[in-house]
Order: sequence, then C-alpha cells, then structure tokens
Amino acid sequence: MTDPSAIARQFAFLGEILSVDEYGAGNVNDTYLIRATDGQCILQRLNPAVFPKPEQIMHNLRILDDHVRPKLLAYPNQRWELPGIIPTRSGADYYRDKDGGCWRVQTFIADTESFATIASVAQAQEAGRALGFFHGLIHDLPAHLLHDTLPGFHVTPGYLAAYEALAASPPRPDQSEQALFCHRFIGERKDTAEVLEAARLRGELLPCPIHGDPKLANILFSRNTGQAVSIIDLDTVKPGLLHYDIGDCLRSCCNAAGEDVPLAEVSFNLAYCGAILRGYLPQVAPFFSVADYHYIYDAVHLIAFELGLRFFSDHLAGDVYFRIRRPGQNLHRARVQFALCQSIEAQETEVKNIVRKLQTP
Ligand code: GN1
Ligand code: MG
Repeated sequence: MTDPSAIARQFAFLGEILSVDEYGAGNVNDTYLIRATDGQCILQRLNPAVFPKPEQIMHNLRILDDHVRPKLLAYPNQRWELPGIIPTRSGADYYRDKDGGCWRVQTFIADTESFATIASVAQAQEAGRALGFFHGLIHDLPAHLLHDTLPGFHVTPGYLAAYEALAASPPRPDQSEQALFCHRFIGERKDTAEVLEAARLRGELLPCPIHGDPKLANILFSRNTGQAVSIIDLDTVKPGLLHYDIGDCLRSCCNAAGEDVPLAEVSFNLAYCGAILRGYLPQVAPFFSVADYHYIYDAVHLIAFELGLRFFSDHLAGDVYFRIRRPGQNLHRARVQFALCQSIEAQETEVKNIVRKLQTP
C-alpha cells in the first residue's frame, strides 16, 4: 500500500505538511485529511475498481469548476463553495503512484460539518435547498462536455441484469434466510426497475448533468449558521436524470436512522421528505416540468430499491465494489435499503400528496 503522507508531498502546498490522517466514511474512495501550516486539504485515492478512468473525472471537475465559479458571482450574499483542485508539483490535476493508483487533492471547506443522519426538519429543508441550488448551477452545463465517468450508474435495469447474472452463478453463494429474503424482495419488484428509463425513452424525463451521489453525508453545513454551503464528492457529476439525485437525496436523508443500523430502526420519515421538497422544488421550479413532479415518488422508491440491489449484488460478488468494515455488511446494507423501500411503499399516497401540494402549476 502506498504511503499517503509520501503522496501528499507530491502536491503543490505552500506550507509544510503536519499530518495526514484517514477521514470520512466513504464507501468507494480512500480519503485523508492533510493538515499543513497553510491550511487543510482533502487527499483521495480514487478506487480503480469503480473509476477505471480517473483522468475523465478530473476533466469533468475542471469543466464543472469553469461553469459554476462565474455563476456564483451572481449570489454575493450567499455562501456556496465548490471544492477547488490543488495541482501536483508538476502542475497536473492528479498524481499516479507506482501501482497506477490515482490521487488528487482538493481544498477543504472550512467551518462546516456533515451528518450521517438528519438532525432536524430545518436541516432537511436546507439539504433540499442545497440540492436544488446545485441543480440550478449545473442544469445548463452542456452535457456533451462531460465524460460519462461511470457508465450505467443509476440505470436500474442494468443493475437488475447484473444481479440476475450473479444470482445464476454467484462467486459467493449464500443460502441464508437473509439472502433468500433479498432474492424474493427483488423478484417481487423487478418490474419497477424500468420506470425512470422508460420515462426517459418516451422523452418525458430529459437527461442533464447531475451530481450522482447527493447523499446527506456529501452535503456540508456551516457550523455557524446551519446553512448548507456545499455539496462535495463530485466524481459522478455527469449526464443523467435529475430524478436519480432527487431519489438518492430523499432515500438518504429520510432514512432517519442511517444506512447501517438494526432493521427495526429503519423507516422513511415523511416530515423530512416534506421539508426536503419544500427546500428543493422552489429552486428548480423554473426548469421543472409536469413529468418531473410526476416521477418524484417513483424516483425515491426506485433509488432505495436500486441501492439495495447494488449492495446485495456486491454481497453475491464477494464485496468487490463497496468497501466493507465487517463480513456480511453489504448483505445487511441491502436489507436496510429494502426495509426503507417497504416503508416508502407504505407511504406512497402521503409522498404523492406532498408533491401535489408543492407543485406550481
Ligand atoms: C457510494 O463512496 P460514497 O459513500 O460517497 C456510492 C453511492 C451510494 C453510497 C451509499 C460511486 O458513495 O452510489 O449511494 O455509496 N457511490 C458510487 O452509501 O457508487
Ligand atoms: Mg461518492
């Protein structure tokens, strides 16, 4: 394993590096906090199994930066920050170690905190406002400028096909009660997998740049004001459907207990759902269509189902994608998402009513 402190020294800091420590709780990349005499930065090693073309990610980050930074000048009274790229000593956007690993450094957004679970209704509304503001910043970014950094990401029928292939000959067979439950759960809902892609094919939902991973932990809140001031983890900013983001933000923020908790604690919090949409929808109203409102319920249901499907598939594959911290964790994570999916199903009418009341004609 390459030493992150040695890698950190390859980047162009003005000051002296004081410490390099593991940071955050990401499931994909390795993340470290660098403390230097001139401030703090985030060092990451991109996971090559997930992102085989890291240069495309860095290209997208540059395009995003060029598009968003000038637009932010129109909001002088609002704090909003985009992590900046810190180059290597030779001026490159990333550094390759001797094993081919790709490392990059980004600015640290100071005086902020992130959360694994929502702390209040007001915070839920801020999370929604942040996603809507971000969508407003990027929806007019010409999508053809962005690489598809993760082909098939959030295309649920693709995950279903991958699951079916794995279930037919799993690298790690599992006949446990829990695994059988997951197979049954997926079988009963596999017809829903098409809902967003079919709407896209019919031209009801239009592709545009999205964040891709707007879970709660990726939204930064000011320690002073509680306002959301940034959405980080920009590796999956690429063309997609707004509904992947809406679904992911709702499934993450409204799962009030978190992603790795006892099943009995899992439920979809309707008050947070209402608050998120109250924060989100006014931001996107100028470019939101009737179909966009219509598919919000489907999006949150689908993305919870999809994440469960992805976790369970990775369990059958032998944990090759999502990093685990204990054996069986991906199976448990899958069951949490499926429990959440059931809670969403039980509140379908209520979620649709929230959307209907907030819909501007
Ligand atoms: C992964 O690495 P992290 O935690 O930001 C995953 C998301 C999942 C999330 C679930 C590129 O994100 O899609 O929603 O785990 N990212 C990728 O916690 O697959
Ligand atoms: Mg991520």
